Amino acid sequence: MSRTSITHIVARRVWDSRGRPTVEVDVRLQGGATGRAIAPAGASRGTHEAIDLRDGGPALGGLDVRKAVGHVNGEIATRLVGMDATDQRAIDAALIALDGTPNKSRLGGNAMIAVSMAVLHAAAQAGHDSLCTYVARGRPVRLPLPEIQIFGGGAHAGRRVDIQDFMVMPLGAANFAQALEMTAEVYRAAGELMKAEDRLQGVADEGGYWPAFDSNEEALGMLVRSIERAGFTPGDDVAISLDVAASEFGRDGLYRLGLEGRELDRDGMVEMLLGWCQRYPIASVEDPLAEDDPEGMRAFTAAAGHRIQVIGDDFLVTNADRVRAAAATRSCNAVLIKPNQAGTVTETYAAFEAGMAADFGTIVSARSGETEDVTIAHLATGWNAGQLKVGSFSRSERMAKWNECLRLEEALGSQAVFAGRDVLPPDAGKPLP
Ligand code: 2PG
Ligand code: MG
Repeated sequence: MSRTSITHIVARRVWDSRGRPTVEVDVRLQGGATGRAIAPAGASRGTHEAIDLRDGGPALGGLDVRKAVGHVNGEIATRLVGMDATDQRAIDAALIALDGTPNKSRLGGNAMIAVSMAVLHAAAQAGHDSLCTYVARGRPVRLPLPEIQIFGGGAHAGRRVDIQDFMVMPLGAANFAQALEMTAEVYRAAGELMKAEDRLQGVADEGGYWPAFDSNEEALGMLVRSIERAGFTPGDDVAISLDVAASEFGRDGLYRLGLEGRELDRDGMVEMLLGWCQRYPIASVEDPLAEDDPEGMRAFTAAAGHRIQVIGDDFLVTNADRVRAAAATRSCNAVLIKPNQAGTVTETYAAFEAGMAADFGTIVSARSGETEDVTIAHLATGWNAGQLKVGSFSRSERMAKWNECLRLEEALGSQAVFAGRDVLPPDAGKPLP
């Protein structure tokens, strides 16, 4: 037994930002160091993600996690106690072997990611490091360029509009603190405009304003006006980023826009999105086509990828093999990195590394169901990912992550480096010709 040997692993049920049960795990090491992590939960999930194990049955809509908690306190603890917390690879390999399924459906991806991240935290604490410094392993760290939601939509807003995330990226910021200040001005301006036009109806799941719009494009217009009202130049100081989350309304090459009552084929969908990229200062588009439409992803990337970041989320599900395949076929040029899609820290990092190797943009991301857990703020900074997506600029499960990055920037002092517009393709944010 060394001071970094695991002595205790304890899971409990806690509650996420939608009031749903989720898994929290505490890990304790021989030398007294501790780590804690909480599993987040998506609403618009990719088909190939690690599975959240839910209990089913009538209580809590079937969403309880007592089985997953039981697995941690039972066979996972039995297997991992005595192992060295600093050997994350061995810990995650043991978890994967114990689960024995391709999609983590037996023990639960929620159980596994909470354990995996809690071990990482404990190991960092044992070395008296912040998590950010620990995962950097001596390599340069960088505060991420944030993409921050202003209007929610899709599965996070009762499908009031089809597009899921209408976000901004403060390209003109000189540091992370200023990036948040600029975003705060835009978020405030958007609220004022919504109020003035009698459209203010609260917020969606990630804290962005409820999308009381008559068309998807109307939200884009409102976003531009909000940026201007805040005193910034759209596309230069502040650009637009979209998560279309097209898998939610597209299948077999057909896309059904519920709000606008029309159906588009693959070409029609690509054409509509390119039109938006010509008329609005859009720097980044996530999941423009559905997860089952690589041909559509390729077509959009071929047409726009030189100027626009094209992110695979549901399309890549934080999976290294999928990232490599997408790079080989040029189906996108950036990868969203969500630890709970992969199910362990090691697999998350492998997907991130595959993205780096392909010269992809890399964006560490939260889920729509979140908690006070701030692990991703440290991963984005410590891994030098360049970008971070956390939802909007309200509600504490979101602000906890943004605020943690402020603390990291302060702690780094004069060493702090901020990832600005350089993480995006050249001229991103300028409308497509
Ligand atoms: C996404 C995320 C976050 P969810 O699609 O990128 O916005 O949503 O967690 O519901 O998958
Ligand atoms: Mg997404």
